[in-house]
Amino acid sequence: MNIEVKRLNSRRVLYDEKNHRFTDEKFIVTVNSNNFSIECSGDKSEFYARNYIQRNHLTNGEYIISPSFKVRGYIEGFYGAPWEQSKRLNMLSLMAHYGMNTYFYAPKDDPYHRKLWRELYPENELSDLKVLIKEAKKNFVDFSWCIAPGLDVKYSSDKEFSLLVDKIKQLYYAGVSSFGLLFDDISEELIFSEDINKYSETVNAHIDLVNKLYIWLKDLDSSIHLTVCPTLYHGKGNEYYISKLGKNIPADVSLFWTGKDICSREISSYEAISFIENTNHKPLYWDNYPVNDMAMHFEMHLGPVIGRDKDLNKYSEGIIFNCMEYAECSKIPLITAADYLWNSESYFPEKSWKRAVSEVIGSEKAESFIAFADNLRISCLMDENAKILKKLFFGNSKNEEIACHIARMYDSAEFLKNDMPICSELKNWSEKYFIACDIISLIANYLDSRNCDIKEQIFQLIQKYNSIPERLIDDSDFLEMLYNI
Ligand code: LTM
Repeated sequence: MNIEVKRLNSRRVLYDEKNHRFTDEKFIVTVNSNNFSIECSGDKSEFYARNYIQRNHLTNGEYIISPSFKVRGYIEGFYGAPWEQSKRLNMLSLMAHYGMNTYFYAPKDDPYHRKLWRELYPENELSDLKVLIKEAKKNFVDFSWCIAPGLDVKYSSDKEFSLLVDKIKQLYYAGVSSFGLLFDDISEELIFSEDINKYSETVNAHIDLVNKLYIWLKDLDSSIHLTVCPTLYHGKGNEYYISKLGKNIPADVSLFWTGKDICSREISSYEAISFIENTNHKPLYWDNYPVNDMAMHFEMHLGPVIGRDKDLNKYSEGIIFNCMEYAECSKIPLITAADYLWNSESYFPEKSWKRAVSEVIGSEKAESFIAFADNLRISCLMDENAKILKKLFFGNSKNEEIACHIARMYDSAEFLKNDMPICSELKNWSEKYFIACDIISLIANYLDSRNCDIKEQIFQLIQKYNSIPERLIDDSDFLEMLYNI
């Protein structure tokens, strides 16, 4: 393959006609047999163009490409064990390859991010962060380091403010130029009498701290960017706290918002417009998918991103997807998220999902893995699970088709026993799945033979299956399969 690169400084590569904005991410690829020409404005757009050529089977023609969303990213913002360094590095380059440009570092259980926010990072942790920051730069990913002082900060104290900026300075000198100030999951009331006397309500304390920090950061370096996560981070966007906060902080401070709910099934442009009207800010969505912490910890969110409006890019700064503590598993939904962010109009969840599974599992085992992953779709995005199985059992399928799928299920069960990192992360779910394979196989057997002993075996297995709390195919689905034919 022959790739010629032309650097231009003109409208053709600098202006995104669809979204009406200047950009350093646009590129044009022209294909003629095995000859590729790239027109772009700089290193970043060349990087995207090369990845684009690698990812797609392009036929002859001209491709004028610029991503739909300005900010496209993911956040390590979950409760649970933070990712290991190697997983973080690996994720950064993979997500950049799929066109993401932002990573927020905010693991709730990194003590130096939240509980011990006043303390500087020790040498080892800092040097890991430096490696990460460098890798992000290499991959054209904006690394945003977040601090969450809200559990016990005294907003009115100058000493506390200087501890906060000392910590930020440590990260700035390590190479960070985007920062996040997070007030999520803290008391809605002020806790210190000095704060109550000075501010009377929490939102006033937050406005003061954001503005003070903003001025301090701009003084340090005018190119620094600040993002804020409010304490009330979901709803309609017209509530007192969020409207007041938004209207009283600088317009170029990004404001996180999770949508209607903490974990929003749908995120619409209509809601985004209402948020803008009330806060004077385009929302930067903190999308709580695929995260599966807290009450969701028995679910494994492997399904594709769905339910986000196709034109949401016009009414938001972008979307940052919150991940699971299971980094390998997160890759599958995150690749679909990256596809949506890159080209929301032509995003087809199932197509993107199959490609994501192939990328993470390998193309050889992708099809059988889907027989397993299809049973891990339940999440805030949808209630329906086991679509393939239900279609097979409730859709007049031939016995051979059912047999063929059962063989695929056992094949995926074998695959899950290997020692790839993703298989270790899936261990609790796959143990339950092994039982599911036997149940389904026995149901097929029973439907053929109507042998009552088999039925008894099925009931016993379902009991064993139900004793495992992880969520997979529901027992009611098994029973429906058993009786519906
Ligand atoms: O969503 C936000 C802004 N904060 C927390 C996240 O840290 C957490 O991972 C998710 C999901 O449980 N919910 C939150 O409220």
